[in-house]
Amino acid sequence: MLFPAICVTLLPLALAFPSHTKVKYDGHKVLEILHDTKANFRKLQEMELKFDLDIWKSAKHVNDTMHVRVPPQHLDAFLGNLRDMNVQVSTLIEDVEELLQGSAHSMDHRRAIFSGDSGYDHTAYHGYEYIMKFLEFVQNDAKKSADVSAELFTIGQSYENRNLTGIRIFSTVPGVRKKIFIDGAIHAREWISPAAINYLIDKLVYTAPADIIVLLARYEIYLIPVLNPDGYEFSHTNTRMWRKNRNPRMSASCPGVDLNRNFPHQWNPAIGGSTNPCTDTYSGNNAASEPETQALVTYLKANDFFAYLTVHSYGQFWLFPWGYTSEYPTDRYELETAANAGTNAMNRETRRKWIVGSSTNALYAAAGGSDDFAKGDANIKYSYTLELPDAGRYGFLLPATEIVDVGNELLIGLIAFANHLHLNDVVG
Ligand code: 0X9
Ligand code: ZN
Repeated sequence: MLFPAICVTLLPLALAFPSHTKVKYDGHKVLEILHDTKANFRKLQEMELKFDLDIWKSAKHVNDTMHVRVPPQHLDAFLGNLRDMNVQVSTLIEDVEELLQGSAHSMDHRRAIFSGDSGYDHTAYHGYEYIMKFLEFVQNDAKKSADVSAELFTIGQSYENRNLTGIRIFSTVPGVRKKIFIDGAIHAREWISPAAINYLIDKLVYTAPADIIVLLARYEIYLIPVLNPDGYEFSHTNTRMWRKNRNPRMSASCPGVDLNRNFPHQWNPAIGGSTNPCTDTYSGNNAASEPETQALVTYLKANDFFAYLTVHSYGQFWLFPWGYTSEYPTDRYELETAANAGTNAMNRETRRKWIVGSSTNALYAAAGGSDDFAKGDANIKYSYTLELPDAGRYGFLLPATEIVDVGNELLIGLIAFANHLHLNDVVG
């Protein structure tokens, strides 16, 4: 049955698209900067506030690339500094606003094309309300299914009091199964994350190819598409490039905490985070200061999950802990081979190339991530961060036309990963 169009068309459109209040990005460029020395890396970091830079991808200390959005008013001065530092620069996105104006980014639900199995529109990015209605619809609709059940669960509320709701998908055949937990949109602007998770939900409930039947015979899957609903909504209605939550308590003029710097295991703003609320990687006043963090912490600790996948973008990385140190966990080999099973399947079936590694060694050091917490404190052995496509061509502004491909890719990866664990993990 189709997810009814009515809940979409009745949306008060004026409220859904207050375009007059939206932040514009005319003339903003995204640059790729290759820095070679630790000194240059430090200089680049120091320029963040001075030039109002938005770091799309940070870098390891030496010989790595950074992706940075630069506002037009600071472009010349910033480029001047880069020239003095002798670093290499190229342009990834000429004009961010031009890209945003493209129809591929529109979330105008009036243009929704209903297709697919639940009727969920996988050709556009959707707001929190739409996603919640989708989850409710799936829960009710699954009651008709002989094979699969779906049950909503709520782990808490956001700062602005939105429900942190997910859906548990499991086989109707009774049995004790391992539990896999998947969350999305910890970072508001990473729209492909909830979009791909909703694609998973759709396929898990409405299609029954052999590999999904086998997956659900072995595992229950818990999925929360939007863990940071306040930030996610704000990125739709006001500031497309918003990353954090919306908590204004620490600073009314610079609201928001980076939830992926706020988790308790080895929390440390000095490692890839910040003590300044005006930066995008503000770690919060203390570990688990945020309601969204607290909700996940309590839920993951109270339940017995076998694997934890937190879905972000971008970069095509399947990362395992740790993010707070370059040391590897003692069971590195098991974590790495399971991740390789996922990425090998994805690389085989798609045109993209995924990279496996520990967060610190493959990407950069950043403490306070949910993956480190899941492994370090909640005792979930197989804990990962997935950085969905692309590799930087569009970055956070991946066209909605890619949702189906990326969703499929995630499904392929999840199935191969789960299969691998079933065959290889002693208790899997
Ligand atoms: O920096 C992050 O939080 C993640 N990258 S993103 O571009 N989505 O912001 C990577 C997190 C990896 N895990 C840890 N550092 N713990
Ligand atoms: Zn992220």
